[in-house]
Amino acid sequence: MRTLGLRLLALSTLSAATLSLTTVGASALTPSPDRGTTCVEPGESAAARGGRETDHRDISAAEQERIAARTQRLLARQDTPLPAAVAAAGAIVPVYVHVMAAKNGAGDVTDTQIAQQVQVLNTTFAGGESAAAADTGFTFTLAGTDRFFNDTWHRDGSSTKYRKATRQGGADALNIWLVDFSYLGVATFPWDYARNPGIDGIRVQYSSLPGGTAANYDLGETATHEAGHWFGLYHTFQGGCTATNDEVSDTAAQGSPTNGCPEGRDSCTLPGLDPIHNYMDYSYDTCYDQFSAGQSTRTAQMWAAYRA
Ligand SMILES: [Ca+2]
Ligand SMILES: [Ca+2]
Ligand SMILES: [Zn+2]
Repeated sequence: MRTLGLRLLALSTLSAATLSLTTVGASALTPSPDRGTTCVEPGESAAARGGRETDHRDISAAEQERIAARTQRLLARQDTPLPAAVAAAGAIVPVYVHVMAAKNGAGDVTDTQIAQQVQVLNTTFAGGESAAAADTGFTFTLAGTDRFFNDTWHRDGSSTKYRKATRQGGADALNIWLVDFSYLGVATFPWDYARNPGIDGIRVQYSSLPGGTAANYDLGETATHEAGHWFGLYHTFQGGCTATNDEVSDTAAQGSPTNGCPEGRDSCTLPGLDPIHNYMDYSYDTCYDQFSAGQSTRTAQMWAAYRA
């Protein structure tokens, strides 16, 4: 609810046409004409981090099953690298940051902020924020920064076009486009790379970078969350309160997203309290402090299957 002002402000400045471009190949995500005024309901925690829509394309339970089966087939076919070997070796991920600023300079984040953002990725994926956090073995190195001053791109308009025009590197390169839109972030999944490599990466609200102005979301951990999707992690509330849930056994199943940092929250009758400190929930940046060991294993498997 404390994010309401920010979200409403952002939403009210965006057209439905712009919003329709913020998701990838998701026919379910069609803009509704009233979203500018009624998108964010008080108390609806889902509004906090991803906006009303999810921050990645919708994945049904049936598709989730198909993706899991495909991943297992791919891993079974591979001689190397084994997921454990990937994690142990600590793959280095080149990061390309694309600053999509407005003509008047809005969104033109500093090189220092970008360096700090990469540092946040390194800290969070190394488990540096909690004794309970897993070290995923992935590290990040800034491979390039480019800057554009284009009002349409700044607002995430023509996102397919601008991503295809600016994306760099292969499947293992994390491209981050910094924009101003109704989301904190939007991500593509690794299993979609082969089908549509030109748009692979994450789009992140520029004000969520360290030193930014996105209240409660200004420590750079939106990029951590979106990168989590990019590595193949689901939300901890994926599929709701079900045994399948996020396909990660050591993150307690969650019935709904978290907003803020409510200690002891339990939105699902299945065992365990909600993993509110997990980067793949919707909690505040100050609440986030961990990926789990199971998520770490999953990122290594997804890397081996789709990005290595
Ligand atoms: Ca789980
Ligand atoms: Ca529970
Ligand atoms: Zn997400």
